[in-house]
Amino acid sequence: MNDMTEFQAPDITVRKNQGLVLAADFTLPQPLDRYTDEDHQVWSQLYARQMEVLQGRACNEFMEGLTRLPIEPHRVPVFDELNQALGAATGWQIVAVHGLIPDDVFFEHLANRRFPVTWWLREANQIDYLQEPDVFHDLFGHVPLLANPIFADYIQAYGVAGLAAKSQNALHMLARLYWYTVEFGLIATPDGTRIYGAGIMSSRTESIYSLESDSPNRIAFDMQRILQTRYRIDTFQKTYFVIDSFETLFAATQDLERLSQYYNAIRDLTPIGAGDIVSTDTVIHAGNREGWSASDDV
Ligand code: HBI
Ligand code: FE
Repeated sequence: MNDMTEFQAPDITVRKNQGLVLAADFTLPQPLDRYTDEDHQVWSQLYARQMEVLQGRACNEFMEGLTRLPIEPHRVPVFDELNQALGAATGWQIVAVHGLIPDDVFFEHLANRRFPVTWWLREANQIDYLQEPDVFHDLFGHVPLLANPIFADYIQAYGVAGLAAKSQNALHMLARLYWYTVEFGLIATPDGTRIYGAGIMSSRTESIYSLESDSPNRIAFDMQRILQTRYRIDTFQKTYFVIDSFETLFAATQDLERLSQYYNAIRDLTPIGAGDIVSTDTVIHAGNREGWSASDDV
């Protein structure tokens, strides 16, 4: 009896982009004619499910962005329409891409207030998990916060820092900042800890786990510590970092001189394991480590 993996379609990114032509900056016009009724149905299902689980869990700034931008519940959004509202809000534009693009091209887009959004959507049999980003993760997860002026400044500062990090051979360190903030960040608010990271925002189960499970560590944001910390790309996070404000994140990322000092200070140190706690940490919650193994951190 062959299990389903034997019939797993070829890499979905390749399959979805068959016949499409990418520009030199890896962008393409959003192929609106390629969305099927199933795509819009899957979008509707994902949207409804996340809206239910994010009540009381997503930060207010995310919810404000989601309602301010034309991100409809029942159809994959039209990027050109969304760009009118997003441009008016913070000068950002989203650009359609085929999937993950090279780091330096990605940073170049961010530094110029262009956010790359994968145009295709996962299929019904992948509704719970997809390794690579699709339009639901990129657009629903990342784009609403780009309507927030401070967060919008942060993402552009990240892009600028990325272009500078390349020449300092520090991309692997800076990628950890993206991972532990833009993808899996939590924020302290007067109402309690809330989600702002897109990797959590677009995942039903991790939206609950990140805030309510006893298993992961929750540690106060510390730039140098994050730049030294490895992460996992295939399971829930072992550690979440909690910022006190988007202003803090922006200020820490805009200071390129300080970032270079951190790169040099930690470059030859042993990276910190994804589940480790170190003496300088401000520990908000020390996770229980049942069943963890350090070996599979990246
Ligand atoms: N490409 N389309 C896309 N989306 C991403 O989020 C992305 C990427 N390329 C590289 C990348 N992210 C990370 O390595 C960043 O840390 C650079
Ligand atoms: Fe992402």
